[in-house]
Amino acid sequence: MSKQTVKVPDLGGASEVEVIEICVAVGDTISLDQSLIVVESDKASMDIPSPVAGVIVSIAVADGATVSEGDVVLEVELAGSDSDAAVNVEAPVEAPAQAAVVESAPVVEAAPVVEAANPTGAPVTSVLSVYVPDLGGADKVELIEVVAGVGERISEGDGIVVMESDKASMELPSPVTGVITVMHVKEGDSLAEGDLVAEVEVIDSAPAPVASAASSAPAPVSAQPEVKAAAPVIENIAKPAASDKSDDSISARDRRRKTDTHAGPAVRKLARELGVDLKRVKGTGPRDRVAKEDLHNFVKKIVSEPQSVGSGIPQVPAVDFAQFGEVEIKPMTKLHKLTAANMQRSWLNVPHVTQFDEADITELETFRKGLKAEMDRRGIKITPLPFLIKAVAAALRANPAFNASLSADGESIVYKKYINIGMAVDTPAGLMVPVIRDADQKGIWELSQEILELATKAKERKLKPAEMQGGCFTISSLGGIGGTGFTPIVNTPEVGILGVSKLAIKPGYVDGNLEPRKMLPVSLSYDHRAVNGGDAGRFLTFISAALSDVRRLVL
Ligand code: CAO
Repeated sequence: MSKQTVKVPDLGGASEVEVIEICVAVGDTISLDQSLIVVESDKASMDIPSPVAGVIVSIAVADGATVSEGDVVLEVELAGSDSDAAVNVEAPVEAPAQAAVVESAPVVEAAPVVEAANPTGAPVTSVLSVYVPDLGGADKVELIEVVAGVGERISEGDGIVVMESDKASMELPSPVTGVITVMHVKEGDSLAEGDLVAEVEVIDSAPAPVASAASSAPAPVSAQPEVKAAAPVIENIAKPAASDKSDDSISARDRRRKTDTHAGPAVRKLARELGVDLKRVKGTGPRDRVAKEDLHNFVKKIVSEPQSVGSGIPQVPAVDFAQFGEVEIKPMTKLHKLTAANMQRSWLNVPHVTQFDEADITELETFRKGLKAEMDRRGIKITPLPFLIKAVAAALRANPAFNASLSADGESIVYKKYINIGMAVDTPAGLMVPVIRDADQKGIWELSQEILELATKAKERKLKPAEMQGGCFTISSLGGIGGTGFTPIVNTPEVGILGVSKLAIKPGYVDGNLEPRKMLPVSLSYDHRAVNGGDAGRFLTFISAALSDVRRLVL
């Protein structure tokens, strides 16, 4: 097999450029023109594509290294070759110098045309038109950033705009110190050589550079005829005499450097295609440069994580709690994370309203306690919960607005003819919501039996997915735990949830007589997109009335 050494091509006069990304690894099979590395000078970043196809044998450069023309980049075992002879091509005929050509380059010196000059040598104010320079063979480049705006003072060498082709992004530096008076381009414009970019009012103590009668199209780069037409030219050659270097204000370029994200052209292009703001991506390269892998990881994270719900909302800042005292860090269980994501999704999507009431369950409790002997005989405990389920089932039948879900597109409401009620179960692993199917068709004993079975399964992590699906409405009972009231979060796509707190004995009037009454606090949260306050009032009143006189449930 024959090998070929790939070297840094002609960089259009630049030397000591920085390797900002290595796009391949040893063992990779590469094709002709595939990007090998990305290098960057202070004016441009460019891909160096492969002049050959083959397999990478070794890589001679590292991320962050400084390279110049002729430096070895890597060695490739050529595809399809059957000889063992090693080919060491300094400047291969299919030379990297050709293959690694950057298709366009900021040749600024060609652009300026001074519209007026001051022959006196006194401070002058002349206007310089800055054009898109020779793009080294590229027909069009896209303007990806306007760095300096109208009215902004810029120093010689400050970037005015950033342009990008498939292979390179480059800054168009100002050839003079001055103030931008007119900007002829905007982000997203497609530019070609000779297009007028901006006009700069020159601020200089010396006569302005070569005057020209009018703002005609720029002349070709005559200052460096030896530079291959297609090679990157990243030097600013024609500088106006005695430009104002004493300006110590923060230049546009400095500002851009401070806020900009470091990334090569290929990464920027990919980021635009994916619609990713590069500023949000954490770069792992030198000077936090964003590599393709960083971009891929960022997108993967966004797509895969359920907590991407609500992205765009400012994050709570990270705090190092250990600085305040001893801490213990435990990973969240999968169930906990899932619950957290569901809660956040509901909280962010659903306009919640919570309504409170107290149901007088004195008679219900008397009735329930009267069943004690039968409970013992059957081996089933009846708590207030099955009565709550019965009452909610009847309320859902009477108020279809609560037995509904909004369609995903928000265009319609799906009314359900079945009544399945979920009950929140507190387990050591986290919150689970098994569903009691056709709750309206089941009696108190059957419901009690099912509550026990489902709660036991939940606590033992034995619930099947089907047993947690298909709910129409949820009850969250904290009555066995305590509290006087809470605002439950709707278990979307359901539109309502009933929170139940601990009953309390309170004085109440019955037929004009003050008596101790057992009052059960209930709170109804609902999705105000699907349910209005009137429906909610009727729904909760229905439940309270049914619990106060359970005979109503058989009506
Ligand atoms: N007021 C006063 N006492 C109540 C009551 C109420 N509202 N509800 C239940 N009780 C009593 C029961 O009668 C029982 O008393 P005894 O021990 O004397 O028989 C005791 O409290 C414990 O009841 P329980 O909790 O075992 O049974 P339950 O049917 O009320 O609830 C279940 C079953 C599975 C729903 C419950 O165990 C549970 O997990 N609740 C937590 C739900 C939850 O976490 N919700 C929050 C979700 S949002 O984070």
